[in-house]
Amino acid sequence: MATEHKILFTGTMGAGKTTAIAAISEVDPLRTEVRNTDTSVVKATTTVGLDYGEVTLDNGEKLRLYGTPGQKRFEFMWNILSRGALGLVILIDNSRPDPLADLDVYLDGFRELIAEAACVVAVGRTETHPVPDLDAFAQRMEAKGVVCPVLPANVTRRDDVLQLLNLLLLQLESRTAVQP
Ligand SMILES: Nc1nc2c(ncn2[C@@H]2O[C@H](COP(=O)(O)OP(=O)(O)OP(=O)(O)O)[C@@H](O)[C@H]2O)c(=O)[nH]1
Ligand SMILES: [Mg+2]
Repeated sequence: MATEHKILFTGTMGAGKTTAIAAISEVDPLRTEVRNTDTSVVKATTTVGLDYGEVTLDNGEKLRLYGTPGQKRFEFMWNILSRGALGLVILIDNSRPDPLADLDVYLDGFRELIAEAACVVAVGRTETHPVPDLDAFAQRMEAKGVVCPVLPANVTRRDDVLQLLNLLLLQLESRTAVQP
């Protein structure tokens, strides 16, 4: 029987949550975009509620995809959107001033979800901003006792986003495999 999973995308403003969901959703994505008045990020619109999309994988598994808003003032949405999620994708924008500090914010903010769900860290804009490298992110997670795969991803590419989801599902499968 086909199964369904809720997957949550998070990350800083402009990291690409809305873009990632739009890249793979097979339904017209639900967006809550408004005109962006935050001049620190050059972008026409920003998400003020959530993003939502759906995708069915080749194996028949249906994923319900949710995206958080990136702006700090919407942090209260994190717990609401975390409920029932089985996987978390943390999108890092490597062109920001301190991407490792950004990672810390999401590792801390989603600590409970990460402890019980699968997670993956996707580093974007690595072509133009290769530093910090993937090792630096892995070390940062290790320092916090978190084990998540970290890989480069350009969320404008459908295949990159699908790869992130497959990594999450692999973690979920290996967990169920060891349960009695
Ligand atoms: N070249 C390049 N562009 C990227 C990459 N990742 C994201 N982008 C671009 O960055 C922008 C991200 O915008 P959104 O998808 O609105 O970002 P968001 O995370 O939903 O932002 P908020 O809702 O405002 O928090 C888009 O224009 C993407 O095309 C990347 O790895 N490479
Ligand atoms: Mg958005």
